Amino acid sequence: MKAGFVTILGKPNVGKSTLLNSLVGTKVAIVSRRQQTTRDAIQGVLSEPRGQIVFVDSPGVHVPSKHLGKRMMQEVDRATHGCHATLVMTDPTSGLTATDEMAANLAKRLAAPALLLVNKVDRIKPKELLLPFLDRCRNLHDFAQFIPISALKRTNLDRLLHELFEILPESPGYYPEGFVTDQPERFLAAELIRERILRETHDEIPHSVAVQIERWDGTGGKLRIWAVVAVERSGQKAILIGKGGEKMKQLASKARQSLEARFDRPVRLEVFVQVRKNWRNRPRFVGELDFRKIMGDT
Ligand SMILES: Nc1nc2c(ncn2[C@@H]2O[C@H](COP(=O)(O)OP(=O)(O)OP(=O)(O)O)[C@@H](O)[C@H]2O)c(=O)[nH]1
Ligand SMILES: [Mg+2]
Repeated sequence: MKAGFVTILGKPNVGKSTLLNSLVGTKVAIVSRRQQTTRDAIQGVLSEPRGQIVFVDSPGVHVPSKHLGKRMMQEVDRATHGCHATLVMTDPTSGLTATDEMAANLAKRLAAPALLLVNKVDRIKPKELLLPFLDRCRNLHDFAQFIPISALKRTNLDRLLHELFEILPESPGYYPEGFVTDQPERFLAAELIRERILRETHDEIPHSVAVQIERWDGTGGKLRIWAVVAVERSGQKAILIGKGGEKMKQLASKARQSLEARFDRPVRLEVFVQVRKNWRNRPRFVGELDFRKIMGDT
């Protein structure tokens, strides 16, 4: 049996979390059209007859300006610790940029082999258009493999898994079978609520939103969750709540549906919106969002 850790790296929005979900076959990471959706290193575990791969999703590689961004880049670093291989993802629909180079440079620093993935190939027609892009990717690093994929349509993921199992060492699995992610349920719930907000808001709001679970009661037939949504300005709070509370009612109802689907039981969700001025630059608040600090979550 083979087993090991594989880190997914790349600039924001290339499809890292989509790939993680497709590989693991369960939704473990939230996905949105926005840049910098993922803020933490998140594990998703694939267990199958050939062995076990612990995929580690990471925040998009970027040059941070606020404390939150700096912490996200520390999470990228954390995601690479002890990995047996890295996947550097690129996106031909957005071209090759300096942040792709940053991601490749992170992989270069590591002893583990790196594979280059060209994602979103479902959007490139005809396929020959990929060739000049691939050529430019070759200049980034001496990658072990170049694999065109579609994380969304699951194209060529078999080949990716085949190559990974070739690289990984003989080893027993790291986690028991059935274990899919290292995140506590409370954190996953907060993320699913944040995903809903990212999908339904525009402009600056997505970046300014943080979600924390204040109370969690799984003792009855219904799972009861009290969530606090922090935004940075009172104008943002007004937008989230909407006229007569309509917008928040809609958001909470859709978030509740995602939670019910993920936790497979009825959910009662209460959401409170709070203004935490400039929270992205407040280390203490940003530190409180760390899911490794969320204990006793069941
Ligand atoms: N067409 C197409 N879209 C994709 C594919 N993979 C991801 N996307 C879309 O790209 C957007 C970003 O996907 P994410 O998985 O959130 O990207 P990410 O790299 O995790 O982004 P950050 O967490 O912000 O760094 C979403 O709208 C996805 O649906 C793909 O293979 N094909
Ligand atoms: Mg992501």
